Amino acid sequence: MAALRFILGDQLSRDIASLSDLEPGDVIFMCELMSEATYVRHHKKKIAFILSAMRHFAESLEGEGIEVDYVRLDDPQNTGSFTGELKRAVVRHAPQRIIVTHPGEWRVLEEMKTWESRLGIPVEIRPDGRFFASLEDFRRFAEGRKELRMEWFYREMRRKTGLLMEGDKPAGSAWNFDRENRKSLPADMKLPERIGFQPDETTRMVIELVDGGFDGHMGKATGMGFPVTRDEALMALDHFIEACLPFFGDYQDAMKEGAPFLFHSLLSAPLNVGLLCPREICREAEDAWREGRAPLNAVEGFIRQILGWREYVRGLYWLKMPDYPKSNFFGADRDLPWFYWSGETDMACMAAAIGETRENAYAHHIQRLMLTGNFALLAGIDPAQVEEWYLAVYADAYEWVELPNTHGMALFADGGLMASKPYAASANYIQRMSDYCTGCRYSPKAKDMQNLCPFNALYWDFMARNREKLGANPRLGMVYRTLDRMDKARMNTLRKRAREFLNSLE
Ligand code: FAD
Ligand code: DLZ
Ligand code: SF4
Repeated sequence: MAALRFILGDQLSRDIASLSDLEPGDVIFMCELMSEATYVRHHKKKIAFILSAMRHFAESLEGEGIEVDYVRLDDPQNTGSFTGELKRAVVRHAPQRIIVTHPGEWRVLEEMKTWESRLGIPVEIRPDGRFFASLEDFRRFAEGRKELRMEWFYREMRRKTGLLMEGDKPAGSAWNFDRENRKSLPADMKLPERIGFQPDETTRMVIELVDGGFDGHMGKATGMGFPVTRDEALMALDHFIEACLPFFGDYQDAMKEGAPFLFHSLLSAPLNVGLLCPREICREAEDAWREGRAPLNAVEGFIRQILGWREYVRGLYWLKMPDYPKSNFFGADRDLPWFYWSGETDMACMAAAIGETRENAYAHHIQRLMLTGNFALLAGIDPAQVEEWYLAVYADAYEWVELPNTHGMALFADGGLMASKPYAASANYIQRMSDYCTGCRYSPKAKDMQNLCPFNALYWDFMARNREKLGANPRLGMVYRTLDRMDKARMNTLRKRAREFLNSLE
């Protein structure tokens, strides 16, 4: 047999590099692995989504007449690891070479690099061509810069791809329409219906398998409605472009009780496993603007997430690994509170974000950044524990995208490599951007400390205790001027309340 082509669970694309020169006689290899499902306690809907998408991808390749060697999770011979399963496949097929695509996680790349010597056959690791920027492109961008900022990278990417460009100028004469994209949601705003995909026989079997095991993992597999085939993913994309994209910009930062999805695309899970390609998503969004179906502030805001942030965090991850997660700028060391797993807290905003995460293996960006992320930042929670949580609970989470977002953007644990200031916010922000506070046992304006929103006490305590590290940051000048004007006794009471609250979590 000529080549064994190994496809990982997040490489489910017909255009993946390892399939580009497929020849008759080659075998495609895929395996479901206990190690991958449990190295963090992934949400059950995430495991079910990935296994179902893997099985459907294998079926579609077989439909083309391609030979696929597919090992299932419940196969009694399954050794449970990439290397173990590859070894067995080599014995079965005696290939002349193995071809794989660069993985999304450092630990897997390290494992892959051992295969050639352990298996005694050539192993070719091909660059993952699903991104706009290669790892080399990003290294070039980063070279010689004192500071890395997404905005500069994004402009380069706009020029390189021609997306939303008019000649050498940005469409609408501005690179960024963020100022228009911070509206709070009117109470009577009608939200679009979302499409969930009904499970077929393959998905039903996977759901049963996952719900029958994985004790201690968050949530339930039952109800998993992510698209699991290319056709379903394309339907989800079309639905987003028609029903949600026109409002995406205006309400990008909004949050609402009982509305987990708002106008977000819900495309990250199918995109990250390869069922969609970032180029087609951005082109479809741009077409919607050019054809007058969506306004520029919405389309630019959306494209920036994919062409800008998504590419930027991937570049940063591979540039800085393996040292990136080792920094801990604030020396944060508190344990992750149990309510991050149970959702049991009387803070209405946190209960909503975590409850919806438990239910859907999804929370939108502002919930991840300004609720669960912001709380962990203010409370000084150990970055490693927070990172493990984000990697486990979201269906779209792989270390290349989760780690920079958590370690850098949400926790500022890298000391400012990823963001120019911490995304720290008090209850004022949450009250302005959501309706959570109306139904909460706490109040942002309460006079007595027991009823005052914990975010307020935690916010001022965070700013005061990190003054040495943050005081010189020009973007926080106003915060520290306000802090200096605050009554000292009030400040002491707030800090005492923050300590009491944090102790009560232990
Ligand atoms: P939309 O709001 O519709 O955005 C469109 C697309 O843009 C997304 O599908 C996604 O592909 C991309 N995108 C948007 N923001 C980012 C970003 N900051 N980084 C990378 N891509 C982005 N995203 C993941 O895909 N996987 C993760 O593990 C992940 N972990 C995160 C952890 C934290 C602490 C934070 C603050 C953000 C994280 N994000 C992660 C980014 C973002 O929250 C999700 O991509 C988004 O919520 C997915 O929902 P959506 O598809 O509806 O996104
Ligand atoms: C996340 C995941 C899970 C839960 N299961 C599998 C699996 O059974 N087989 C597989 O090939 N991949 C799985 N994955 C995705 C891998 O964890 C992912 O490919 C690596 O983390 C590299 O990004
Ligand atoms: Fe969240 Fe505080 Fe508002 Fe309650 S009062 S919902 S804890 S911000």
